[in-house]
Amino acid sequence: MISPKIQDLLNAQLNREYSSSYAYLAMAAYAESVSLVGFASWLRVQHREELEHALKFYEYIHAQNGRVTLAAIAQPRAEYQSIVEVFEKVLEHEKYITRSIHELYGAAEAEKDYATKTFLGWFVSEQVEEEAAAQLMVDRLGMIGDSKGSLLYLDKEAKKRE
Ligand code: OFO
Repeated sequence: MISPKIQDLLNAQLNREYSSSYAYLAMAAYAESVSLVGFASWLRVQHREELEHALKFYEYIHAQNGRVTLAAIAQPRAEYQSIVEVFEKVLEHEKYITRSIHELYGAAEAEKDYATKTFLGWFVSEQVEEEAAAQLMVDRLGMIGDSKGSLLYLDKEAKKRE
């Protein structure tokens, strides 16, 4: 059993996860367009993970006998100045998602909704990993400056993500 307020917040987060997924697919398409296929692959893995996150919310709301409502997903940004900018945006976005998960956790805590807190615990940990992965990409891209050779090396490395 979840309260109407928690149900609304969970549905809003479900929408954020789908929006994240769509945004990362658009970033992957940009990376493909500049022939950085390894980074595109990394972003497509991220895209799929976000879909899985969205479905976790879908399943949890139903498990609590709640009602899933799907809201519109905004058109994601298509163009970027560079792959560096793409990963800066990934990091910024993940920090935003972390804040939204924490706010939701806080709301569950305020209602003494222990089941929702436990459900959200997985996401709290996941966000630590997601931010770290995005930060690593930003840091590595920052290290190589204008070196095309190093960029292609990192592109190849990025493709290893499964
Ligand atoms: Fe990238 O985060 Fe979902 O939760």
